[in-house]
Amino acid sequence: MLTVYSPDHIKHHPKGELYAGEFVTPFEMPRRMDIILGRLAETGLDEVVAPEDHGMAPLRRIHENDFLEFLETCWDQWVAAGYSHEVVPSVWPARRMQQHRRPEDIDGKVGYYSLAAETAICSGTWEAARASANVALTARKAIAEGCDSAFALCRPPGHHAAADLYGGYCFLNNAAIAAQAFLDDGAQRVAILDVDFHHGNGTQDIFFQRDDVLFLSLHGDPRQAFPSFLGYEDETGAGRGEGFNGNFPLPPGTNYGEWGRALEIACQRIADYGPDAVVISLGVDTFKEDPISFFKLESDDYRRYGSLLAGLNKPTLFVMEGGYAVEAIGLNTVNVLQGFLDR
Ligand code: SP5
Ligand code: ZN
Repeated sequence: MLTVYSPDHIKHHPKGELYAGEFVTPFEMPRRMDIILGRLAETGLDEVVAPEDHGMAPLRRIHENDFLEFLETCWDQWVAAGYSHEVVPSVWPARRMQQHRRPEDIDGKVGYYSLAAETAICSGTWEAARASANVALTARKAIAEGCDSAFALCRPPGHHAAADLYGGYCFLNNAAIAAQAFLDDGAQRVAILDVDFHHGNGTQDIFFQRDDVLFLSLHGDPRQAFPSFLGYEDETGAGRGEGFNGNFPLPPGTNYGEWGRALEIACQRIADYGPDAVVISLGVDTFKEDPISFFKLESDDYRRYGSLLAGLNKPTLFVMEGGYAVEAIGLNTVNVLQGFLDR
């Protein structure tokens, strides 16, 4: 399986993440990529190529122009305001405030475009986010050109980012951008299966009213887990998208027995939908040792579900999302790919 990877992710290296009331070393750290690349090499899955630049057009298919301009210029505006630390939001349009007013000062803008405060922006964040989207688009193109599957080793991740929102370590929604590129390239239907521990709120929001993308997500119940305000079972889509969104919120302690049953239901829904391509939002923060999550998957389980995904028998694009048990992230991620290839 071809892997696409860009070292430019290193340009996004915030020093701090707001966690439990203090700034800690971010869980979403550059070293995650080193460990995954190391495991790919160890297992002979070492065909790794750099992304091509696909320009801004495929990003504009998913994200608002004003949001993209904000991400591109945010750091400079922050510095121009006289600030020298990383960009962290401090105010939001909360209930009964004017949600659609767009502030002009950078503090207001950061609040307008963010969904959480843990994700700091630094000088290279925009370049890293663009490279990450190019990784997804390049892997997507390899599939369009005939590969059965490809692995987009994206960093920063993407599934929490909506058309006009960043947060949850995400800036550009790599999986959504790739899914849209499949459609723009002639696909009729695309399914996105999000197996990251967290609900893919951004991807859901982007496609909620559409029937050309089926979005299914298995995740920690939002009653108990980030992103806290989306990912409930009753979110089934709207308008012509009704019935094309599916959430599987699962409780603390969920192991592979329970998680795998939800996955089988999701896979059956994908088979019934009959997509031309499948995009897997691949987060391995479902691991039992993940520091910020509460599922109990073991390393061998990743191989098992990789082969289940192969059973769909569709062109499959894997897009890297989360996973913060850093020393095990290579083993767990590559186990999914190996299980898929072994079948
Ligand atoms: C891509 C991805 O996996 N993003 C995850 C973002 C999670 N950010 C906030 C996490 C807050 C964690 N609170 C955990 C409490 C554990 N005791
Ligand atoms: Zn996650």
